[in-house]
Amino acid sequence: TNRFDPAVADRRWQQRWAEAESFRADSLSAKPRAYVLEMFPYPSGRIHMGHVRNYTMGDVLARFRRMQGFEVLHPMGWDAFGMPAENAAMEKRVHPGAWTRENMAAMRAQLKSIGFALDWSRELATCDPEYYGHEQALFLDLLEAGLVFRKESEVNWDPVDMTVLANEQVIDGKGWRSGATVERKKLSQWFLRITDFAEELLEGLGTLDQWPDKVRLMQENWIGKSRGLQFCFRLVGTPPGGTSCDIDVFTTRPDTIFGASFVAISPAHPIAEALAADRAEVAEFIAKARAGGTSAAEIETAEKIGFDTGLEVVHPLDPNWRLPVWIANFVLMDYGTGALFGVPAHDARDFDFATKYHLPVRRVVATSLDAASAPVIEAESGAGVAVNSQFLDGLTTEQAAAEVVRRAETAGWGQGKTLYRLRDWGVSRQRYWGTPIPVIHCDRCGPVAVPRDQLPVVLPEDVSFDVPGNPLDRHPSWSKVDCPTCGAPARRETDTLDTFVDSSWYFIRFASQPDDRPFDREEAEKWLPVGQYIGGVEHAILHLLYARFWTRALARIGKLTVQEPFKGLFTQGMVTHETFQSPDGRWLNPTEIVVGEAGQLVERATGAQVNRGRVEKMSKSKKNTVDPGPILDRYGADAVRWFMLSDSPPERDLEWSEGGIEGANRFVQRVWRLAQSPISGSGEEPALNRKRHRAVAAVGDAIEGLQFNKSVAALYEFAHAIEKAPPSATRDEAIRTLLLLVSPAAPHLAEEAWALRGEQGLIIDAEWPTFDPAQLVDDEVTIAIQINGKLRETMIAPRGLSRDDAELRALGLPKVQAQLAGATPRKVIVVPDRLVNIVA
Ligand code: ANZ
Ligand code: ZN
Repeated sequence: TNRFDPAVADRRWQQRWAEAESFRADSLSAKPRAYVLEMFPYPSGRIHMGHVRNYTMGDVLARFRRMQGFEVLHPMGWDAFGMPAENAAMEKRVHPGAWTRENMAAMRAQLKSIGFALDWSRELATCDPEYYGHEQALFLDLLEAGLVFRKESEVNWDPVDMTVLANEQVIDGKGWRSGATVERKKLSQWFLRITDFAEELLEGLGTLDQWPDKVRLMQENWIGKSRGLQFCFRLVGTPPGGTSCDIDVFTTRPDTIFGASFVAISPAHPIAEALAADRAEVAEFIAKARAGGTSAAEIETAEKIGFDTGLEVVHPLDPNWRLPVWIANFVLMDYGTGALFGVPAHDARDFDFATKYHLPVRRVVATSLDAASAPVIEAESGAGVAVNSQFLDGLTTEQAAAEVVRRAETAGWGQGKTLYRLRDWGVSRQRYWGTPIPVIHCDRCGPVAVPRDQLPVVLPEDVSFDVPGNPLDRHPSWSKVDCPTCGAPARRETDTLDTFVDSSWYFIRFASQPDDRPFDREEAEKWLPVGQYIGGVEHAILHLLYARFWTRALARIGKLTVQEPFKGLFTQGMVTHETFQSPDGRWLNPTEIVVGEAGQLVERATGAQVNRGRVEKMSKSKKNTVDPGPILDRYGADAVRWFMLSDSPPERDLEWSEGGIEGANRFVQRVWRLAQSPISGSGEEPALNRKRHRAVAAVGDAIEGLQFNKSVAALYEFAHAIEKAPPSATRDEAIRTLLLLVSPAAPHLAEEAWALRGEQGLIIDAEWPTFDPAQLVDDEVTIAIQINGKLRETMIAPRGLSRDDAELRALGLPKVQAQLAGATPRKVIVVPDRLVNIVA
């Protein structure tokens, strides 16, 4: 027997599949359809192990579905716009387009070398005008439908580099390059009206029963539906007949209204801004409160600071009760009304704030009426009964809240209100490497859509990255155009779209790609929704929510009828690897480490002792990555694919290990050895036959449930059974079945072995084997035979054998007769199907 040689086999079968166009999806096919999709990669340079694991899972499913008789769509493309390309341009002086395309070529070749069953004829890259031009058309469709609008909003501004920063470029409130304290600056930007869809996006989650619960929960929290009360505080000193509402607040806890001890407004609140215009110390405070990034996380973690304005408001339920008005940095201007009333006893932020500024802490919720005067040691935000709250006393939190809303509505000072935490999606990016927003700004006409016949608006090639900021702004001619409406000199929009827009519809374009429009509805809907989407849980919120929104927006304007883009979602675990660190905390790659004289690990360069770190997600920063390239060269595609599926459940992390890949490689060789068994042609082996049926059932169930590690385990067991069985026609059939069952995971090996055994055609064109349910029940059992309590023998017997028959058979066994040496047993105890104990 010889060894399986992937260096020859891998390329041979990849070529054969390509020639036969085996993985080309036919939109006109009459077969049932399956759309299998993995989140498309960002072309960062090379394929990493995480990609290999993700795409292997999708590939197994796609191949399985194809063999089951489905017409399969399994496409691949590139999420090709984004900042790393611009960073490379700044650092390496290479054009972002050139850098991106080179990476795509390298990664495409790598993906092909792993033998993924992809329809490369549908490959797309979001940085191609053939893609983003259609995106511009869709943007204009949404603009016409009123789902796109323009609004002033705050961005992170780096005052040294004079550039807008993305949230991830703000580190601890400082610009990532300049190190300067980031400021917030107002810019006019484009927004998509995702808040219009808040309720349907929330309700739609209920239909996604093939999504992980945790992802649905994360989206639910992100949408953040809150029911509460909105009401007005009047400022003390407002003349009667003046404005009826001075400070509008929103609360989710109207039941705590008698526990209020202050009102807080956002630094961006109009009242704060008005005060700042007159008083320098207010302006100073606001500037301080606004330092740092704009992200919610930055605001949450920043130290709480406040400024007492000296203004006072009147409590809505007690005209003699006055509350001070503070400006506080933790109040967001774009949530609710940008103002709140603080209840220190029952809200953690308010408690911190009150402690710092010596404001009263008043208990208004307790476990019972008796506990009304219990001291408040920390904020108690849970429900209970109302106390110290006049007419609310004794009501539960829920009842008290409803009662306050009722009174407010009856008396007219407030009304019940539902809020969503979800904000409209700001899509303007002050960057070059993205989809140009197809709008022209005219002094007379305002923003005007680029006429459709002038799409795509193509990015200019001649740009420079030697200074910070957006090269489109600096380009001498690109933005200078005439207004399409009035003909006056006007200016092209120089912002580009958030790359999440690109990934919000690529799965539709995969399904249908006419030249003259983004997609053909009928053709796209032959495939949509995606049956199984597979990707990282890091996309649980933004990408998956934006794609759901975009799909619903297209449905609302009549471009689609599907409402949800992804029927099934699977989020796979990460690939991890051990880490090493020098005593001074530098991460070390295994190649930088040698074994010292005492067997300890030392750093090659310094001779210093090396500490073993934890097993962590492979990352460049921790220097614990394993490049798939050399591993593929050494072991071939199938061993790598097999290992990716083997050791862990797919939703868990998989630890890369030398032992794991070696084990996978050994299995590949075992199957190859079995494939070389001579064909016997005759003889039945009922037990092996049953095992074959069981393997077919188990592997099919496991792949169907995306439990790839279980399919691997079932195949190990089946291969072992075949190895132990004597030659027979049943064994020939078992080997044939084994090849079919391993083929989704190890397709090159399977094709090679299929041909070797004289089978006709490609194994990928063969049918997935079926099983007979009657063969799945195990009708034989192994019974232990004991003599005086000691195990002496075992026997195989039909299940359900009677006590008498079991005793008879046991006593007839040669070993038992020898032991008894003619003596009659005193007693025989039978446990049916398990045990016969002979007392001699
Ligand atoms: C009084 C109160 C008492 C509150 C209490 C909470 C607990 P969610 O649940 O996320 O919707 N709030 C209102 N507007 C805000 C803003 N613009 N920025 C920051 N916080 C704001 O949060 C609603 C609660 O957050 C509101 O209910 C308000 O504080 C605060 F025991 O009002 B609450
Ligand atoms: Zn004009």
